[in-house]
Amino acid sequence: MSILKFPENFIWGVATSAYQIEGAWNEDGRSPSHWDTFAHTPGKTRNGESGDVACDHYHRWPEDIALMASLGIQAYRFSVSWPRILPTGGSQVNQKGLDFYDKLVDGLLEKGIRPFITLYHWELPQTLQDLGGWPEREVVDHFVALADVVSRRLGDRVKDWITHNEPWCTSMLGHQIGQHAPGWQDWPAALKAAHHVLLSHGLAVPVIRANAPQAEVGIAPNYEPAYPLTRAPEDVEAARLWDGYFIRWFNDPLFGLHYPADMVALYETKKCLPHGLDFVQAGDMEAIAVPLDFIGVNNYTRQIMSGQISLNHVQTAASPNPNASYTEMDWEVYPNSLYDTLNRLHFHYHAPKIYVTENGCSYSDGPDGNGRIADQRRVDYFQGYLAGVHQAIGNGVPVAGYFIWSFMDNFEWARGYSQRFGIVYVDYQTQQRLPKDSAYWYKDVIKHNRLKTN
Ligand code: IFM
Repeated sequence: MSILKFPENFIWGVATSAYQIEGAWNEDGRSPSHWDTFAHTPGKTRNGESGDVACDHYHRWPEDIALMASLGIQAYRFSVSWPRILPTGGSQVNQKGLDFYDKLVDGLLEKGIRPFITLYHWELPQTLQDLGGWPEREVVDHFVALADVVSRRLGDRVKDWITHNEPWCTSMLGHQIGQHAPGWQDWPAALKAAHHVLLSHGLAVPVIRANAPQAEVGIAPNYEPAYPLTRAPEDVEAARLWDGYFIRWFNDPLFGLHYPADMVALYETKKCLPHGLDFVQAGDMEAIAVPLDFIGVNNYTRQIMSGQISLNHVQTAASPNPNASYTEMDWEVYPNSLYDTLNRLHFHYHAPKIYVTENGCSYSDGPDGNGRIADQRRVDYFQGYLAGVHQAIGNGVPVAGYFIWSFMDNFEWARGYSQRFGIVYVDYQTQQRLPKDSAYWYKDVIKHNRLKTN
């Protein structure tokens, strides 16, 4: 057995998002978001499930943070629900909504848990969707207003801020693939949405810093690195294309490299950008490239790419790996995807500091007759990925913390409640929380700040 010690100030956390856990979808002045609309539309989510009740965290948060504290969790990454705070999107603040997060932050700090706030984890007020949503430049100003309102109120206590969760999902999964709200399949709209999400990030960062001078601000893209199936040129090319679509399109602008020229050319040829980058205005790219205090990494799996290149190949995974194990999301367990991503972010993009803001797996293990949840596969998954984090740190990559997705089972978007990512089991009938074996394993890791590997 070997012992992998983590740096002294390494932060061990858990993550959730508002719509996935809060419930109380129409309470205390919250207006519908585009996800409420989407989930309430027949056929959009598994069995028509929605976040209406979810884990009822809006009412049960004291119990939830007490449980976090009992596990020794040091940091909690959560998102704010935009329509709870600004029901019409822009200027009219709903005090009750803001009060909820104020109490949550105080509750966390009382327990010694460091709050990491994500401003946008996919809940656009429906009023803004009605204006056209993220493909409309107007939404950028509304997002900056949200950042202002929240950081003014909480910036005296919250030091860690994430503007957007997974811009690829907001833009491409929502507007090009159509699996998430608003459910469009429109390439040009998706690429405009991507630009406005990135721009809103860039313009919000200085606002947060002005309201909270001690703040560290970053963004949390998702990374599914592509590996070619073989060394054949067409496989290598397919991997390069996926990388351009999924990773470089978002990371290059964030790190001052503009949109990747090869992808711009391809998108123009394929009419995904029928008018080129006409939505990019003077100063936008500089704004997007505002220096970050940290980058968040959301990583779960990888893509193995092969075959001829067409735009459709950009959006579909190529080859399953017959030798690998898969989680219940059908995602390959591949610890090197995180290790490689961390190295790339530091050595290629020169990220100054990195948090793993999400890493986790869906397995549906439930309680046995004694109420024990033996989720050994989840423990094995974390062991593998965390060994990679440790190795990256050894290479000199400045990884400052790690957040498990997720603290508890919750609403997994289009897949409803069928997927369980939590280290805490939620019985959705009774709302009882039951820590799984992985929660006790994590408690031990945190307590000793180390990983034991075989
Ligand atoms: O549940 C999601 C989360 O909202 C964003 N990142 C991936 C998770 C698992 O799919």
